[in-house]
Amino acid sequence: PHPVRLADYRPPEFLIERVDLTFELDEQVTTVHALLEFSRNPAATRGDGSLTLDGEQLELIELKLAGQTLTPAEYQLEAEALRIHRVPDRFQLETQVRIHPNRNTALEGLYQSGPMLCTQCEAEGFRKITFFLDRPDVLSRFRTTLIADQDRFPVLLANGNLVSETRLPAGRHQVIWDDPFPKPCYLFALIGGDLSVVEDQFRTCSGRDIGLRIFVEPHNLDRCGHAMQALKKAMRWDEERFGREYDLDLYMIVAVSHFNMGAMENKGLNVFNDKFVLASPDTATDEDFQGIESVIAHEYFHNWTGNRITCRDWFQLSLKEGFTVYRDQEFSAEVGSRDVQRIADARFLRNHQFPEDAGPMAHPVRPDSYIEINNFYTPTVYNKGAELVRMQACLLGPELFRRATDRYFERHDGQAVTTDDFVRCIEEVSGRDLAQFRRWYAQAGTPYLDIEADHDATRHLYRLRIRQWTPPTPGQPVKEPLHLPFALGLLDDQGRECPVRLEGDVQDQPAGTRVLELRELETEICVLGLRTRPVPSMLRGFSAPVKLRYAFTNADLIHLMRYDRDGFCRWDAAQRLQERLLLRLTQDPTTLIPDDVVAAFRDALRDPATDPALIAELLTFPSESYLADQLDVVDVDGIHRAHRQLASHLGTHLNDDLMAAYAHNQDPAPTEVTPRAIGRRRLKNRALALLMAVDGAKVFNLCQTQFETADNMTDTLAALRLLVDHGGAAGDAPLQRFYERWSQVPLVIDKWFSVQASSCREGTVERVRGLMAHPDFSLRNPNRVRSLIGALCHANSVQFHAADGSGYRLLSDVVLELDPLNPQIAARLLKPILSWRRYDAGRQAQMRRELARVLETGELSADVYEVASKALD
Ligand code: HT7
Ligand code: ZN
Repeated sequence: PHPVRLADYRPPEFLIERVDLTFELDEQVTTVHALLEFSRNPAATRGDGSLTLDGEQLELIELKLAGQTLTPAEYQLEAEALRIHRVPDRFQLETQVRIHPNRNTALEGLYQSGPMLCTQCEAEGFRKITFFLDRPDVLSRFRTTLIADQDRFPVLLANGNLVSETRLPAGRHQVIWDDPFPKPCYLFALIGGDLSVVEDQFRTCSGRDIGLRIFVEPHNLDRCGHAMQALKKAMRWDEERFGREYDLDLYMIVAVSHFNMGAMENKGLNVFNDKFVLASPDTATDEDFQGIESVIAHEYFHNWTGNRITCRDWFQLSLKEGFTVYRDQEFSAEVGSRDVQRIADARFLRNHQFPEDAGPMAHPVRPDSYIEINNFYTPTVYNKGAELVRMQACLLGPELFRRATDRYFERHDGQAVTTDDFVRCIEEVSGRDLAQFRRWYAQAGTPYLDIEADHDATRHLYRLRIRQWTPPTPGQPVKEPLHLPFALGLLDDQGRECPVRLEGDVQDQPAGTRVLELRELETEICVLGLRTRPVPSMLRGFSAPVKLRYAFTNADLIHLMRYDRDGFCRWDAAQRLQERLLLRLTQDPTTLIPDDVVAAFRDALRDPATDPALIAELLTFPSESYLADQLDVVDVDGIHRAHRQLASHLGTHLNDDLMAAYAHNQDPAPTEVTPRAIGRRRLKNRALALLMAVDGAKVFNLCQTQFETADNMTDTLAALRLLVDHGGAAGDAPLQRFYERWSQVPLVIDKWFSVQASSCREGTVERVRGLMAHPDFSLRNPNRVRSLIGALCHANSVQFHAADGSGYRLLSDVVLELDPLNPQIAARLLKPILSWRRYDAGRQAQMRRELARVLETGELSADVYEVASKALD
């Protein structure tokens, strides 16, 4: 397969003003009739007079140009294109094709999900529905006619407004939808099924009433309440925070059980993985509830950042995804806790994006080439992209940033634009030159900030020397310095904030955070008026997505953990203390765990002023995979042992406080999902986990009782995980009970698979192999694949990297079996093996062997080929 390059972008030679589609829907054979109005694009250079349309796996039945059937000599049909040799400047093209939804296991285009028919067109799925210019810079008005059997498909949905519903002979019916907003074809959607609906209304800021509808299979009707509330919250928030009002009269969401990603923002008709819609306290964890709120908001926010203003080409994907993630993060921060949200953002970046940026698939936020675009829906494009938006918001401050986004929405409404267009609006409104900042979009890799400090007690001067440095990444051996906001606070020995007063300041500085800007390879910051050496609180709020290195003493970190007002820095200090200890324990299990560190965690547990959710974060160790990333040669077993050792040490030495936290946070309202209740459950279950790390019948009984008596899934699952991890054979009975209780609820059975696959119990790989033969397992359902294979390979370092290579073999077996069915999911599964270079020689050889075995297969998809070949490059 050949790479596509940003440098080769050319505007489309033709535009398609109107699209009139008629579907005769059937699971086995659907016919698609398309009437397309083409006109030459005045902004493009003239080609050779021909027209090339994208089309894959389409059976062509009819082809007419200006009402005349074309003869085979007038066109050429290829595997992925239809070329018409000569076309005029304006013309109508009519095509009819046949497609087969029930054979579509890739879940791209029109496919069957259980009893439903549904579509997924982003990024390039529309070409599997009909011949088209399948690129985001061709915006058309769509009218969609759906014809189907009334009994099997009583509900027929498409984008926009309902035009008519008509009964047809032979038990069929026809429904027509019209979308008044021009859109790229990746936002097209249709649904057919026997669905039930939950309805509500939203009155917009200008007084328009919008109908809100969530469609689900009838047995799921009672689990849509949380999603509906989240939608209404998101709609109000977007009006208030970004001045964005909804535009159609109807907003529809459909939950489907087979979906490659989380959800899809199709205009007026979002299609969701049911995991991000359905919830009740007995079946969904707090994490699920929070996921639903943020994904519902994310897709809703796309209506402006993605739909009204879309991407010129797929290299600009972060224009919509980075900005929309920033928006959903801000929403979650404002409806929940800003500190806890920011910690979650930072943890996600460190666990997922930093490793990507340091591996063979590293790419800039705006990539400059790809083989398969589906491989670029990545933490870099989404989450690092959101950080770039956040840094710009930080540099401008809230008022100017709002003016800049207003300008962006006003200027580019109805257009397909670039990340550069976005930055230009920021520049114009602020009067700043962001030429250097733009490098963040083009340069891959995570920058390091290496920091040194000294204090001159006689001159009351405190100096920070900051050196920035970005390691080379594939194809980018040399890196340029970046422009970034560096939010700095200084704490005195009592934990009070000092003013950050710099040479040349004309005004007195208040005590607190000061945002400085770094541009050079080396920067010296000289703070005046400090009699005693302060403790620096750096990168407050995680002001830039960088790795900060500074020789903090344990005492510095304990001080920050105890006194910092910035929640991120408090958490970061706790992480650094734990990381330091865990890495030492990895090397030497006899390392002493200092009492003052244990005391700092005790103080955190006892602190009545701190949000329980933040205390839980302070007590949650850096993940095993994050620790692995800090080592030159990963010691899989050493890291796991260190994790257990530290947990057991805290469990022993903080026993009374953990017991007290557990008892105190036994929730009085176990089915409430407010941020407060969620935070308390989080702390309670973290306390239980630390206590369970110490062998003892008392706590084991406590855990068993929690499992048996809990009436919410958060507590049930937390207890089940611990029983399975620590209980040996004693974990089997609870697993069996859990299965029997929930065997009819697929999203809960996903959890049953995932608890077993992510367990650190010996023999997990073999058990996962066994579970692949379980009647409830299917490679055709991405949620199932993620919950079993994904959980083992992505969330269970110690078992996946088992020294005998069995985890790697299982992964390559699954990838090879899955690739012909669903290449997107197969390619995503390969990610944990990308870092093979960082392991010992034995594991390296095993991982390489499995990658080579995958690559040797003749008929590999572009998706898997790209990932596997770059891994071995
Ligand atoms: N914009 C959506 C992306 C998406 C997607 C991409 C490739 C293949 C399948 C997909 N399903 C959804 C999701 C989002 O970011 O909101
Ligand atoms: Zn998105």
